[in-house]
Amino acid sequence: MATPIPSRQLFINGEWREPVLKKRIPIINPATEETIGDIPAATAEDVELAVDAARKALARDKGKDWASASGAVRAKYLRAIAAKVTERKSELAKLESTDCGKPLEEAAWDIYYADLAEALDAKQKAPVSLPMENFKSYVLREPIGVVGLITPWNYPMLMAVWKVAPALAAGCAAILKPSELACVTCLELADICKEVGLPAGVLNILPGLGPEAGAPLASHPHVDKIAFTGSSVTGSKIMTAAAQMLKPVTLELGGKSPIVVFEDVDLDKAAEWTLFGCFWTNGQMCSATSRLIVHESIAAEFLDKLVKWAKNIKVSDPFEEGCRLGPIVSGGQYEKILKFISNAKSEGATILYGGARPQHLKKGFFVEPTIITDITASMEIWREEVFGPVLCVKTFSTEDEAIELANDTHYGLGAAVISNDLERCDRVSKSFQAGVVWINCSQPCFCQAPWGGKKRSGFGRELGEWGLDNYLNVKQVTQYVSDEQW
Ligand code: TXE
Repeated sequence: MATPIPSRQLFINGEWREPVLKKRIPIINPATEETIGDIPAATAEDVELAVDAARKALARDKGKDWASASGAVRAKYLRAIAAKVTERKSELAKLESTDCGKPLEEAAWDIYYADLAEALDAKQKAPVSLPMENFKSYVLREPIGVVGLITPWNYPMLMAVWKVAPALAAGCAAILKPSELACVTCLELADICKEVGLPAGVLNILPGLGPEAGAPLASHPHVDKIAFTGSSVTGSKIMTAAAQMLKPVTLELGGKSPIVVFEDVDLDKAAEWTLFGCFWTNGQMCSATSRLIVHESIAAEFLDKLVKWAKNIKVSDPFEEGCRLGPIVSGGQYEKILKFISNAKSEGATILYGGARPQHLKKGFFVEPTIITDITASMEIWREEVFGPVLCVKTFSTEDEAIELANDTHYGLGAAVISNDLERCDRVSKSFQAGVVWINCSQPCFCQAPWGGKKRSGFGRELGEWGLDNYLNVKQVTQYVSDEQW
């Protein structure tokens, strides 16, 4: 059962605050198409207030400000937030499912970054060895300052925490601009921050439309860095805005990731990972392995299996027992996916399975798991990110051909290889033009390992120590050593 949505305001300077222009955006339950509440919508006026609050959080008296507080103090708050998220996990999961149909396992991220915040204390003043005895040098790692975090709707809470936890651990003050399409759990995160007494202004949460709330944040002269996850088109706009201020950005953008299945595999296991890698979260994952490149000798049998199993995937309201595919997040995304499928048909591809709304579901933005064959490498469906449950299939005969097909894309986020020959897997991993490679699996993601793309999938790495580095400046301090008085 869909859960009631709490009515919230913007979260600025540790307080709930009505948007200056009093705007609100309706929330549509994607499973029923009913309006079930609304969210506050920030505009440039609210961004101004939030930036001011964040700057003040970094400029209180020494020792009382967030940036110069010890890592241990910051860790204490992160752990308190993590504990509350864990305590409210089932309620948050229901909200996430109502808003966009997602499970919730986020608390681990906060705890991990609390550990890194503490470790940061010990890493200060790391010595640098110099070739001259009368000079010594060390490195300070300092928070970048006020950071703007702009996140998408496919994993609202998870994407927020991927950025908020390392930013706060590093000592930055943050303004989170979650997606207008799904951000209910992000506002509950604000409630949690209030409950644990996070110092005012350290985290401000401002839902709103991209051009109205995201754009002023990206171009704001007092925001020192932008971290963004979303589409390549918006990523490019954000980079352009940030460039005007020479502001650093990290961008985690779209993808069209390949999964290469060799002829020596256990077909059942390979089929399981192939379906999971493309249909998990309804294919609404930047890293979805949505291009299957399968060896020609096993293609027919493998496809039979995929179709047989796809037929058993339960498409339903996310609250129904056994649901494997819930609705697409919004009417706009739903229409976009169906258009991709109809374009593929007109270009001559074959819809081997699915391709439409399931007949038993009259309402809601549902799309069947879809498998498409007879594809040429120039077709839109093979080249563009669909962001839905659509698997495209091509075959190969040699390893070189498989790698060429896998890399023939302007994206470079994820790539998977399935084979029993581990030497071959190593070889293929090195050849993949991608930031994340999976061997004999697809999609597992751990907070300790770096995440990010190449080519038009963006740059910079999140998670692990790399994620923390996103929010730190490195300062060189070099001292002339002598007996003289200064
Ligand atoms: O993304 P946007 P949308 C891809 C996926 C999807 C497509 C469109 O292919 O179909 O993007 O989704 C904010 N200045 N991904 O329209 O626009 C916006 O409010 C500043 C891949 O939702 O990129 C939201 O908070 N901010 C992806 C965030 O940017 C702006 C996840 C993402 O929205 C802005 C989601 C602007 N001018 C979609 N315009 C991934 N990499 O995982 C929008 N925003």
